[in-house]
Amino acid sequence: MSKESPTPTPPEQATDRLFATERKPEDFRFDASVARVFPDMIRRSVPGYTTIIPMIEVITEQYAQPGSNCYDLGCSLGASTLAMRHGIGDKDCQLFGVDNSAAMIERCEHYIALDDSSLPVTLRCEDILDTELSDASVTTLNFTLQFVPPEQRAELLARIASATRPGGVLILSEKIRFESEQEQEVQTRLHHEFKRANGYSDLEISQKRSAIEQVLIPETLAAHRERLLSAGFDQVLLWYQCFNFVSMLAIKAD
Ligand code: GEK
Repeated sequence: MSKESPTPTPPEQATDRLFATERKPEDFRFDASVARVFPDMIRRSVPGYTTIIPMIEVITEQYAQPGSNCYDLGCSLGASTLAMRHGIGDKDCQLFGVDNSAAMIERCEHYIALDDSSLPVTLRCEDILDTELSDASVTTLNFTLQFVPPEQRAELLARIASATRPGGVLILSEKIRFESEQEQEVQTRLHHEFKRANGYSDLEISQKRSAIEQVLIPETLAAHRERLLSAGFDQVLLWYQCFNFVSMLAIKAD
């Protein structure tokens, strides 16, 4: 961020009420109304999100290599970007945040300017399927791959793997589905209970579910593992799970 830009006003921490009243069904989009309530929405909707973010800092600290590039793909308002920024510390990496929602990128700039690290962050308002990737040590897809059409996921992961240095990693967090219908039913119910405990009504939960199910396509853990290995990563480990939300670490051998 440029040092000359005026001090931004802090983005408001608005409460997510987007699905609180009856609305006509339409697909979910990352527009200005979503960007405005996003921190509240993701914290109350994704079990484990508030644990995963600080762990992205810990993982980045372990794997960021001096002089390399680090990417946060689908950065939204930059929560994971900032975690990476602090994990990189003074390792002299180039950090990129990429998101194709202009509303997200605009607000992300404010959050980055408010943060106390001096490591420059380059924000790109681009499709992660087209964005240039090279010489990477740490790449993060924190709940983003799930929004990429399934048939385009393998190519994206192969591109990330081939842009990753030996010893580098991909942090991949996703909502998953389970092979067993019984487990799918129990874990989904527990996720909905988590949302209820966070103040969402039954109407909000069901309307959000209908809006998102065409755009957020979850896959099984086995499908993720297999595809990450075929993409060119050498080891895939699960480091976090809460209900149907997981985070994996895909490692490229030294
Ligand atoms: C966080 N990582 O706070 N190209 C670029 N951006 C995309 C694409 C695409 N093809 N598809 C979706 N997005 C963040 C949270 S949110 C997760 C990530 C959620 C972007 C989309 O605009 C949105 O900002 C983000 O991916 C997904 O750690 O909302 O559940």
